[in-house]
This record gives sequence, C-alpha cells and structure tokens, in this order.
Amino acid sequence: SSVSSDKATQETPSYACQRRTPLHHHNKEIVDALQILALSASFQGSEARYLGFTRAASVLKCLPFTLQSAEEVKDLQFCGGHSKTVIQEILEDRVCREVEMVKNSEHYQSMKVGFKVLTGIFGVGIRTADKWYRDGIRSLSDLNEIEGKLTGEQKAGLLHYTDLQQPVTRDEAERVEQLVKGALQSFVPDVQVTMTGGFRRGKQEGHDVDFLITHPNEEALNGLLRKAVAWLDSKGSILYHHIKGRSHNFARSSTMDGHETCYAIFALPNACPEKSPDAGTIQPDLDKSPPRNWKAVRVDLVVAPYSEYSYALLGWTGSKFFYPLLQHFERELRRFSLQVKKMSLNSHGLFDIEKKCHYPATSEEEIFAHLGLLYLTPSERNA
Ligand code: TTP
Ligand code: MN
Ligand code: MN
Ligand code: MN
Repeated sequence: SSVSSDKATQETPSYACQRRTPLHHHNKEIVDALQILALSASFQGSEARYLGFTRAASVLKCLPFTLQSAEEVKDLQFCGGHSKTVIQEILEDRVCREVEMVKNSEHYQSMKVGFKVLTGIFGVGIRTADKWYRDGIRSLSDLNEIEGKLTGEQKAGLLHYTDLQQPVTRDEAERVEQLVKGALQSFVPDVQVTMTGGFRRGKQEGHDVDFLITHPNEEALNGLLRKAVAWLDSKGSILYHHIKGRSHNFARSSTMDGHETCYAIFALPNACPEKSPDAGTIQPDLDKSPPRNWKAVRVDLVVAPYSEYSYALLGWTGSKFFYPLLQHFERELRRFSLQVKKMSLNSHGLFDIEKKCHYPATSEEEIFAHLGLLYLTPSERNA
C-alpha cells in the first residue's frame, strides 16, 4: 500500500477527548462540507446523521496532512460510508453535489436564519425554527410579521440581528472583559473572572463572549451577578439580559448546568478613536442617520462556587456539545467518562458511579488525570 494510506490507517483513538484537535488543520474545505451536511441533518431532526458527519469532520481535523486522493480515504477510521463518499467526491471533483444541493435548498437557508435569530440567546431553537418554516416563515421580514408571538429573547435577537450576525473579535472580547471586570470588582475587588468559550481555545473570533466568575469565599458570590448586571444596566451597557438562578436539581442529561448564569446582549462602546487609522478624516455624509457608537454583543456570565470551579472551567471552555452546534469536545468527554470510566462528568463535578464517590479537583489537569486521559490544553480541544 502507498505511504499516504499508511498515514491514514494510523490508530485514531475513538473518542475526541483522546486526541489533540487543533484550531487550524489541514482539511478545511472537506471539514466545512461535512459540517454543512451535519447542520442540515440536524435541521431535519436526524441526530444520528448529524453525529456521523460531525464525527467524520472531527477525525479529519486531527489528520496531520492534507488528503490528496480518494484512495487515502478508504481506511479512515470512524468515518462512515456516506462521509467517505462525500470526501472522495470533493477530492475527485472539487465539489460534492449533495453539499451544493443542501447549501442552496430553501429549507437549509431559512432554517439557518431562524436558527441564528433564536440562538442569539439560548442554545436551543431547532424546534421553533422548524415550526416557523412549516408556518411559511422564510426570512427575517416574515419574522417581523409575527412579532407579537415572539418571546423576549427572540425579539432581542431579531432587534439586534445585524450586529449579532457579525463575529465578535478578540479586541471586542477584551473590551467586554474590562466592562465585566469593572462591574464585578466594584462590588468584590478580588473576584476572579476568566474568559472561557472559544476565545480560551485560541479562536480569534466568536459568536459571543463567555466568562466564568468565582471567589474562594462563597459568601462573596451571593447576589454578586445580579448587582453587577444591574450596575451595567444603569450605565446603559445592557440591551437585554436574562438571569437563570443557581439550581440543584437540573437534568443530568440536559445541556444546561445548574450554575447561576446571565445570558445578555451588551451595548459595547466602540473602540477609542485614536485606535482607528481613519480618525479625523471627513466622511461624506451620505447616510443621514446619526452614527451609532456601540455594537450589540452576546455575553454569557457564569458564576461557579470555588469547589466546582475547575469543572465549570472545563465545561465552559468547550468545544460545545450543544446539538447541533458542530463542535463536540464536551460531548465526547462526557461520553468517554460514562462509557469507558463509568463516571458521570458535568460542569459541577465528577461522580464515580460504581464507587459512588465524587472526585474533587483544583485544576483541569486533575480532572483529566481522574479520567486517565492525557491532558489537553484548551487550544487542543477544538474537536
Ligand atoms: P458557546 O459560547 O456557545 O460556544 P463557543 O464559545 O465554543 O464558540 P463561539 O465562539 O461560537 O461562542 O459555548 C461555550 C461553552 O459553554 C460550550 O463548551 C458549552 C458550554 N456550556 C453552555 O453553554 N451551557 C451550559 O450549561 C454548560 C454546562 C456549558
Ligand atoms: Mn462562546
Ligand atoms: Mn457560536
Ligand atoms: Mn456562550
């Protein structure tokens, strides 16, 4: 067999949490195509196909070389027949007919619109997007017509749709961090605030900015989130927010954990003008509407008690497990814990089902060690 097919047959550990998955890899075009099919499958309610395409895409992200020929694809592990056909077609013809058809289909396109508006706030919404589609809603302007029936979150998502569609840059994320820290520290000066989510995994842009808040003294955290958010609100920094209180009886299987969380849309003031190279140049006054000096940015603020902090950090660093949001490190980590280790992992802790005990941890490294896994840095968790 050829050298390259030997490369492809090298042992691939079956769970994504056993592999280092970098942010940048060698097969972007094919991965993007597989992820379109995954998203489309989830729009059609097929979780099995969603997972099949997602797993195949995730395996390709770990390949240390660019696939060149259909021959190399034969022996790829954890890649189903359908995914292999798609990959081979792209390698041979540059495009895959199925992917092109899906991309251009009305169902896929309007589900994406509905889905994006909804997930402006919460990681749910396929069912609603699907209902909208069946009710004949195909575009944003159709959505405006049912405004009266929308929830508060959906209205906010729709109102700030244009801004929320724009990726959040790292610079913007850092300015949000200053705002958030300033508000929290005005109540508890030594509060610990960590940026989590995609930015912690090394991404240069994201759909939102995620923060984890903790303090060694749990008393200091009581009421802190509400006070800080109210303070930011009084300064005009908050366009929408919803606080979910801490809960002790959240569903184990749910993607939501029990930590106190604020889902918000911030009005982030524009960067200081001296940073902009065009500052001072006279702009032709074509648009008569007054210029806006802020951008709407989605922000998640999560409060974790100190004893659960490392588990919350691991959980909120991702990559996310939300069906159907494509990346799946968290899902794989939990699946591995349960199936291989008989342990139940969530962002509160790790429970050994057979020994019936909890494993405390003061760092992410300790959690990987409890699971018998090689430690992966945040930037190696882009599965
Ligand atoms: P997101 O902010 O949705 O995703 P992201 O930061 O990885 O990517 P993006 O740049 O698009 O924002 O989720 C961040 C992490 O938070 C993700 O790993 C899932 C995790 N999370 C929740 O969102 N809710 C929960 O209840 C738990 C336990 C985790
Ligand atoms: Mn995020
Ligand atoms: Mn996102
Ligand atoms: Mn988030």
